[in-house]
Amino acid sequence: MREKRDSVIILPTFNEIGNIEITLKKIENLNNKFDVIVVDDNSPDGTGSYVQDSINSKKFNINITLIRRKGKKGLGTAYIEGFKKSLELKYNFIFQLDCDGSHDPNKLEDLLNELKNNNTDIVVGSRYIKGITVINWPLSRLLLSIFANYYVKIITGLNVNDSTGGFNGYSYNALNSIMKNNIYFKGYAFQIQMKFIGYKLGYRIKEIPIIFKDREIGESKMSFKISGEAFLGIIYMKFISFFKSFKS
Ligand SMILES: Nc1nc2c(ncn2[C@@H]2O[C@H](COP(=O)(O)OP(=O)(O)OP(=O)(O)O)[C@@H](O)[C@H]2O)c(=O)[nH]1
Ligand SMILES: [Mg+2]
Repeated sequence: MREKRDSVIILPTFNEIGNIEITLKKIENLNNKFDVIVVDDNSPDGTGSYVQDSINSKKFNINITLIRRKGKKGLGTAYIEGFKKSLELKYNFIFQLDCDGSHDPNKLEDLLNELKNNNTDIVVGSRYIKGITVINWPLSRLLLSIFANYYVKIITGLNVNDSTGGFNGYSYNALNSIMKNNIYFKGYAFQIQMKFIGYKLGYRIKEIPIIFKDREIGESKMSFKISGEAFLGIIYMKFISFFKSFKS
């Protein structure tokens, strides 16, 4: 086993055989070294087996922990398992990254720097603070995302321009506290709820600009059901927050 790093990246995967190698290669080549936790939902395309083989053959100079689940259980629950594991293993800085080429691993160093040196507890990779930094999305998809983010801001009062994004980092303490609360959303709303709880607990949240590129390989798992969950769910989440105290 290589020396354990102080930072870890959670990579949820479902059918990412065309993207997993490129992503791990990019992570391996970063100046700052990151460990990786892959959470695979028994991908029919063999992504999980690929990762297991890579661990066995030491293909990458990365400490990889693989969590294999029996079937597709959703992004939110995959992250919860990955986060739990990262807390158990006592990483100081925990990041999340889509394994579909949309998030550039090279940007992780800026995110880490923000957590390490600027007293930030939660760092949010943002598509909407330096104009709109989204490449190759159809206009309808972009408008939906922009609308969703305005909607979340107005309903929740969370002062984040990109609350639905999945390229974020947490300090151990922030993540540990957030995870003591009931995180029940499965899709995009999961990303919002993590930030909302962090904000309610008084953690310092900082957004830094990222460039988001639509995936070129593989298929999106976004669905109408997933966006629907967010629409009414966010109102519910805000409503019950008036009556509940958050655990820290
Ligand atoms: N383990 C696991 N990973 C998932 C699941 N759903 C999506 N993922 C992974 O989560 C990441 C984001 O999924 P995407 O399909 O790109 O969904 P998205 O980024 O929300 O949607 P797009 O904007 O269309 O790309 C990818 O690495 C997926 O492989 C799931 O149910 N389980
Ligand atoms: Mg994606």
